[in-house]
Amino acid sequence: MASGNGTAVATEEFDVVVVGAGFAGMYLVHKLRGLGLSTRVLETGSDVGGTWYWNRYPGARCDIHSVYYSYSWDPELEQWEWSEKYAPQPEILAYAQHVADKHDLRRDIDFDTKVTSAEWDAVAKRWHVHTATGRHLAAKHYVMATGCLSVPKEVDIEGTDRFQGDVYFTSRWPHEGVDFTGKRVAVIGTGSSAIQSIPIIAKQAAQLTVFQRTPNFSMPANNGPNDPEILAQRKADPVAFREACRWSLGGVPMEMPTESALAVPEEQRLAAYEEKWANGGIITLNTTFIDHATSVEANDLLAEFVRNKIRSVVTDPEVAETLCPTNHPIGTKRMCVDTNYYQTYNLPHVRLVDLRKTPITTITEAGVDVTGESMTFDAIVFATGFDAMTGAMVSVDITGRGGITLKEAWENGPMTYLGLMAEGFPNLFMITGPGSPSVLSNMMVSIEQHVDWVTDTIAFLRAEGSDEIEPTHRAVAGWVQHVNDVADITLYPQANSWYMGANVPGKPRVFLPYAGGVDKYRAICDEVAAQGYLGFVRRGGAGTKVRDGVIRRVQPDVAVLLEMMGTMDIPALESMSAPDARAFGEAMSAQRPQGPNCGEIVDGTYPGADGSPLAYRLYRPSTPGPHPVVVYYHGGGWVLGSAVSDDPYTRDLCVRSNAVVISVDYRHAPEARFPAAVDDAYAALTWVADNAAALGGIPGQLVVSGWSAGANLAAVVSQQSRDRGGPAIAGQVLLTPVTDGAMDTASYVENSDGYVLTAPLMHWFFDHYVDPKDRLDPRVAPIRAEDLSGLPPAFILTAELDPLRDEGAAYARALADAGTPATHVQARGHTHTTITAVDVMPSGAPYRAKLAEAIARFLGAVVNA
Ligand code: FAD
Ligand code: N01
Repeated sequence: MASGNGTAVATEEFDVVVVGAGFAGMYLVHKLRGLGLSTRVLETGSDVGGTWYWNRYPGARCDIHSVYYSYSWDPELEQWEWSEKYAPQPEILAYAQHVADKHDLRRDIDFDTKVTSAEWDAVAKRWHVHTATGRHLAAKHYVMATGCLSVPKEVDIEGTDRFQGDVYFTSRWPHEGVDFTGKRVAVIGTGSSAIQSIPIIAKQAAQLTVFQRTPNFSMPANNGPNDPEILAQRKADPVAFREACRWSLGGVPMEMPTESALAVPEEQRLAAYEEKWANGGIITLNTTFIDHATSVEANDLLAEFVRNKIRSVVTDPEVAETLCPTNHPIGTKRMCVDTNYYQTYNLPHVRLVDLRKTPITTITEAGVDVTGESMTFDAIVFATGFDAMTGAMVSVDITGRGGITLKEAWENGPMTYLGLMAEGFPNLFMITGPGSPSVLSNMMVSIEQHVDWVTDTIAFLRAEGSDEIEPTHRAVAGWVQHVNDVADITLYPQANSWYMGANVPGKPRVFLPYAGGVDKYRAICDEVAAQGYLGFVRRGGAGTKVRDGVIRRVQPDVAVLLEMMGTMDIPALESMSAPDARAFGEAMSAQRPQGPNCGEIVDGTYPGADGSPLAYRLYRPSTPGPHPVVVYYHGGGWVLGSAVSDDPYTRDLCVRSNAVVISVDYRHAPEARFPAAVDDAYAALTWVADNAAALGGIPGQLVVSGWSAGANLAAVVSQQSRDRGGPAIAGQVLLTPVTDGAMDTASYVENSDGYVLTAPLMHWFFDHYVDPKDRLDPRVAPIRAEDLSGLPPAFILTAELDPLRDEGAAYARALADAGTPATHVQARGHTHTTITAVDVMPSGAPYRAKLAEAIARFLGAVVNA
């Protein structure tokens, strides 16, 4: 009999089918039972444990303290006494088996059962699941708990099947163990598995040769008895102990750094590294300072510290240098934790072969050939890694709605919503899927969070009578974008790592896990559910419910800033008097990083429109002059601000554009209302043009620029210079400009109160600056000018989350319609105030580069990267 999709009717029916009986699958059994659902778990291996069932190589152990790397869902399991900080594989497996026994989990698990295919039946609204043993099961919900590191990478070395000796894979180690006594052994690979096993294999083998293609950073485990302080914390309050893990960055509680590695004296920095080194533990070393993951310079300080550790241990300097990683920032590949790894290379019977110098040409019947040498071995150990994150998912032939396969859908990289579900695959859940923190975290915490979310969702769907749930296209695209945005402000994409899919030939190069942190991710998942499953469509008896949307539009670093500001109880500027608001702005400015150094900074005055002196600050590039000139007008709603308020940004602009930047002051409202600022802005322009040579500029090579109200002035003086016959302006570069006084665009409504520059604050600025009757005067609202032709070419940058977004975009369109060349770029996920936050907002850097490029383009000058 055929189902709606032509699929034969299943012989076994369940509410839920789960694939995989590692820690994820095991917890699922417990939770789904609790919901009263019939569940069948299918597992290729012959027992529970997953990773810890398969990876039995000598030295295998966890790299997160076992007291953290353990379940939190059964309080009685807190009685389990881990023998040491990092428990060995047999103990972790025994723990898994103990949990299976205690909760009688095995009765819902079928072992020695590999799932080969699954297809969605859109009519019956069920998944049909097929196994290598010919079984056919059907279920409403299908959960892939197949692990991130469960499918070994296929060996891609020629001649591998010719070898006549013994072949072992660390990821599929024989259950009975291996005795290498008296043997000549080759180990291929120097990832975590190799680094853990090499010292132990070296103890047995007569000869050990390690084939290294890429050296890795490894730090000593300093394994030993559990930390009594941590044990005491667990004992005192086990609930708080686990809760702290859940709301931490990586699933392990720790103090977060506040200082930059570049900001502390060398002695203090090295002392901090030494302390972390002595404690062991990869997460804590990487978070000694705030910027190891984001700044190449900061990262290299830590990398060099570790390289020096390697040099101090390995006695042969050439071997030591070969072991020193130099081709990737530290932490961008999974760091390793070892016991006597580097010391092993001091043993006389251990040899390191550098495959970068002498690559493997082939594996032979007798051993391994590298360029210029044949080597003979009794055994080869492949420690060559996994097809990580996506391998197990796509190795099952999964067909979703409309006949699309998961493999096809992920051809250019995995597309998921929250790493939990994929569009076109209703009711298919993944545990620790790509796009979730997964391998960047204590996986036990991430597994539990996913299982809780999935089972809560299934319970919710049943309660409301929905048969189906599936993420929307927009939600998936938005999440993938967010995952990439987070990765892009880190150094992760710079490494050829398995995080990037780079270890498997032909695999798309995308960053697979979510680097935003376990805590932030948990909050996002909670928020999705609390917002009525934002980003999902639910279908069923109760009708179709669509909650389309994107859960995180804000750039990740912008989100951090907003979050921080949210906790600071900052008073609204519009609740203050103008002098108080100015004082507040100055106090905030004093706390920022200063921005890059340019060649020279000179303060001076120029004659304002009424003849009284007004301040300017001039930034000169370090390159030989004279330079073209940018007349820059600061932001601040015509009420606040000065050259100082925009100082880091104008420094950055000077360095990037290689132009003299003159940040000119103008009179402020309410003391000097419209048109005082406009008149001063024009006076500044003419004064700079007249004095360009004396200021170190090239006469006639001049661009106007500004931010916000300053960009408004730049736009206005561009019109005035056309109408008054000069000075000549080569271009106008406007950052989030005010171009209209109507304050009625969609972006005003959308971003009315979210992001620092609010609609009420804009009203406050306008009220101080200009009478309502004058707000559509083109000197306030340049978009209202009768003629927009013949103006200097414009580059306009707007921010997505800014009330001024739409009027900036509209001005660019209006200029272009009138024949004035105009380019518009919108900064995705940015607010009115974040693009100028130099050294604080890495995601703003590409936009600052675009602004500088525009200046340089208008001036025909050279741009600094
Ligand atoms: P797994 O344990 O991988 O279980 C998945 C199961 O699914 C496997 O048993 C597999 O056989 C089964 N399966 C897959 N496909 C199919 C199929 N088609 N049909 C049937 N069954 C299938 N993480 C940490 O947080 N800390 C650590 O210290 C740590 N150490 C690690 C050490 C090693 C050597 C490795 C390889 C990984 C380590 N990890 C560590 C990551 C580890 O994978 C996770 O912590 C966790 O064990 C994963 O559990 P899981 O249930 O999600 O997946
Ligand atoms: O795998 P890997 P792993 N010729 O991919 C080399 C977790 N884990 O099993 O880098 C020559 O890291 C490859 O070289 P290169 C942990 O998350 C944790 O060791 O591609 N060499 C690399 O050196 C870890 O990250 C622990 O140039 C080849 C090695 O093989 C993840 O599992 C312990 C090659 C593979 O390293 C995977 O670790 C173990 C070729 N053709 C695992 N192909 C703990 O400590 C590959 N290599 C908790």
